[in-house]
Amino acid sequence: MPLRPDIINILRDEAATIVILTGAGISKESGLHTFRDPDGIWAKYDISEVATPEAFINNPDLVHHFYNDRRAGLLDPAIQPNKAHIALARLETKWPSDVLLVTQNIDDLHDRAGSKNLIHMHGELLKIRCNHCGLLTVWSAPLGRDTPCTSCTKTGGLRPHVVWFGEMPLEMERIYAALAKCGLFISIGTSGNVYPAAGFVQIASKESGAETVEINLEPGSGASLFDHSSYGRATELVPALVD
Ligand code: BJW
Repeated sequence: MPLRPDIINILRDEAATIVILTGAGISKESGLHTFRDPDGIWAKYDISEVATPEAFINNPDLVHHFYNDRRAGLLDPAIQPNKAHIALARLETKWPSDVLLVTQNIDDLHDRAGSKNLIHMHGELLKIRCNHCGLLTVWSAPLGRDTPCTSCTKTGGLRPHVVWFGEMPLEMERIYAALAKCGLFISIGTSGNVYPAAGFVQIASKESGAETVEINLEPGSGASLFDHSSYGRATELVPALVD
């Protein structure tokens, strides 16, 4: 189902700033797994065992194994940005007003597609940081509990630079400021189950009176909160929206 013409008109209103939220569904057609679909990551792993600070304390080997595996998957040459990532990067260059892309994804497919005004609110798979000294660095080799930090040389502190349950997502002030003044909010490929991202649609709608659009394979948990929706594959719907 194509988007309604009034959405296309909003996109042509050059004064409107746009905030776009993406989730795992946008990277699905690049070959990466989503989380909550039947073949998703949480069907194979227990969230509480790999994606919480407590899991890292109790079983760092399992947590490192989980993220080492996902890094190997992401770095497979077959995994490339798809038409939806590329269309969003193009929107940023051609839209005269601000476009802020906020992704929940820790993959680097938006970066590789060329998006610049981009926030990884749940962190980045290809970065690591040290719990001892705070060093944030680019990942270079599989991590284990005995891997020493190159800065403070201590072991046991290096962890994936990702946001686990119970941890504060990144750059929230910048995101809330953009939501409070945007004319259009678009959510793409997210099930709307994880907060605070799941609440962005209400903030955009209430605080700035933005038009809101959900693009997803199926209605997400917050589907009724959106003004407009379009259901299908991101690689078809996103290029159709922005080109
Ligand atoms: C397609 C498609 C195709 C498929 N085309 N579409 C308020 C109420 C209740 C609870 C809370 C609340 N506020 C906070 C919480 C707690 C918690 C939370 O939300 N819990 C809920 C589960 C209830 N939130 C947090 O803990 C967050 N922190 C926080 O709030 O801090 C504040 C604070 C801190 C301390 C003290 C006090 C306050 C942190 C959340 C961290 C999320 N982390 C994860 C994993 C880490 C990164 C990683 O390993 O990758 O992030 S969980 C996982 O879910 C991952 C994702 O980014 C996130 C969202 O998933 P996403 O992207 O929506 O994926 P799916 O699989 O769910 O959906 C994919 C969709 O795509 C599906 O709908 C498909 O249909 C669709 N699709 N193919 C288009 N081709």
